[in-house]
Amino acid sequence: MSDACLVMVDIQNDFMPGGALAVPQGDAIVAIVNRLAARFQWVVAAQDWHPARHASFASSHAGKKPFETTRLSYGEQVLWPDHCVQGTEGAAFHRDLSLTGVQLIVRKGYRPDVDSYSVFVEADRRTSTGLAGWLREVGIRRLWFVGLATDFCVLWSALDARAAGFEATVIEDACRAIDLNGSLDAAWKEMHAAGVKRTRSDALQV
Ligand code: VGL
Ligand code: ZN
Repeated sequence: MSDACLVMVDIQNDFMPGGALAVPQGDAIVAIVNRLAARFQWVVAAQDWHPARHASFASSHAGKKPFETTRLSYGEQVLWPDHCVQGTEGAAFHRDLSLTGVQLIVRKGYRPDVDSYSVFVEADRRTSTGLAGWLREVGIRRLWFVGLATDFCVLWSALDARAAGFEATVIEDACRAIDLNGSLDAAWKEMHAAGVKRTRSDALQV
């Protein structure tokens, strides 16, 4: 098997136009991701998977509105509309996303008090999802990231991939951003500084 893996991040209904936490043009990536997936032997999919009343939901905090912040035990947390609640249609993958070639689905954000943008390490920055170990066990060393949102779950996942010693590349036209207070620009700068590479699907060399 190859040592290259495509990581699909949170390509779920609630992040699509009309969804609970809609990412502008989130649906425009689906066809691109499907074409990319066909070129990789290894494909992993991340799935945001929150219990109802999750600590990252504004509705769980009296007087708070979505996109405000609060302090949780592990630090500052952006508060979101209720989204990707376990077992709901909003938490399901986009219906046109091809999951045929996916070997592993990693669910995250399922602990009531801890969020997880990253598919590697939860927001307490201590609890591992186990993904790095799995990737090493099967011999994967190089990761390509696609999905939603560029400036949250893709960002944190790509940074943690580097921290865990993997090569990491973000395929920019196969991602879309939330872009909260300049977060997209900041995300690209942080990823660049961490050695995350940036490419486009038409320039992809695996
Ligand atoms: C995400 C905010 C909250 C993401 C998930 O997938 O980028 N953003 N939960
Ligand atoms: Zn979430």
